Amino acid sequence: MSASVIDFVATEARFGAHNYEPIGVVLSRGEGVWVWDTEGNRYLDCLSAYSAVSQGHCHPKILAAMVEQASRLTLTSRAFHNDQLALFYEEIAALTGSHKVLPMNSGAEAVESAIKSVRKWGYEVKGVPDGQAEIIVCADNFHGRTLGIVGFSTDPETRGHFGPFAPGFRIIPFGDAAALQEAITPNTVAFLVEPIQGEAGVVIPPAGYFTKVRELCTANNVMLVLDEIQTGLGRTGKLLAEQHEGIEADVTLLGKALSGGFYPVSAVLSNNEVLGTLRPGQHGSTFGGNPLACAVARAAMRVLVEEGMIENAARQGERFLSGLKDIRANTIREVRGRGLMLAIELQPEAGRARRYCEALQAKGILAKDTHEHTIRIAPPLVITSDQVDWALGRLATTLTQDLS
Ligand code: IF1
Repeated sequence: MSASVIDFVATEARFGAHNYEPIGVVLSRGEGVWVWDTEGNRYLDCLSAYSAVSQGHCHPKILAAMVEQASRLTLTSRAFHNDQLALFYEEIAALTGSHKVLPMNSGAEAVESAIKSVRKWGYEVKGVPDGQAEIIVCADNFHGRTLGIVGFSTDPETRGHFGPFAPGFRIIPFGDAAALQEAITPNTVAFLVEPIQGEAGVVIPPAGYFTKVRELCTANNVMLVLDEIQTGLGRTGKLLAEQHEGIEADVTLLGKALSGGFYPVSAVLSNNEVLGTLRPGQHGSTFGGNPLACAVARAAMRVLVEEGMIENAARQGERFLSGLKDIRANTIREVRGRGLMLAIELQPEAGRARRYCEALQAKGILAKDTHEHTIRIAPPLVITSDQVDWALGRLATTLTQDLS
């Protein structure tokens, strides 16, 4: 390691809260699927900033939109109108078929905003007695880091010593429609769930699960809130992961790739009923819906569609998954994925996934471990067949090593 690398890492460690344990690479440039470190080494990015840079690093058209808007008008607050917000609404509604949009910044804020909105809907439309609203969530969920959200996490690391937490949430197993049926009461206002659980290790529910979930929610007047912050905008090979089961959520949450990684932009999308309950003064955000965010998001959505990234994610995802399945290595327990949201689960005796991620780094691939034994693979959606094959070759060599 050069002196400058040691300096960046040591300085971060010295001044920063130690809430992360990054892999020892200091990145300074990105373009498409590639990133470069401060020493000029090139890596294939197989994390894509947790799926936020789906459009590829520094996409030139999003960059141009950002620079143009930043030089004209960045922030007005919602006390005034701006000439980007209406266009953002129109375009995201056309893309997703939603009727109402609530713009926020981070993913967690979108989740919090959805929780507030479905509770309000529960009291004012469904007729739940005040203060009694219940929201059903799944075990091993990941919806963000705010207090409201970590209060219904089942991961001790995520929630430990951050309480006391707010009541009003019930936890059921993921992928179990019968458990949902049993948990619903007259006071249930919503079921909040990820189409594919990301942090849990890319857990794909059984086929037919969401069809049954949709039926149960409709039958019981419960809002189905899909957190598509990670799965949305092409990541799984469809615009929204809900399309794999041909269902429609009542409330859809988007974030991450909504800006192509340039800027925090998130949104709550819903039918008229849920977001329709919010009145002036009841919810908001200084930065939510600002012209810079809107201009960036508009460009990010446009290139996703115009450049065929969703179809490419489906095609390259299949190629990647079948290539992973062909790797014969004792270290592998299972490979799974949908589109370009992939995971390699290692045998427990193969050693920590982190060791394999470090070995991959040495071969020019950046990937991230999750939960001890799982390597997550989520490259930008612009990856080509040659690049997939290149990555598969390196993965095969790395996974046939014993790093336990
Ligand atoms: C971190 C994981 C990914 C999310 C879903 C909401 C949010 C996220 C489904 C909140 C965020 C992140 C945050 C990141 C790690 C990460 C993650 F490992 F935890 F699961 F992507 F794979 N809903 N996911 O996945 O969005 O407020 O962060 O914008 O470092 O905490 P946010």
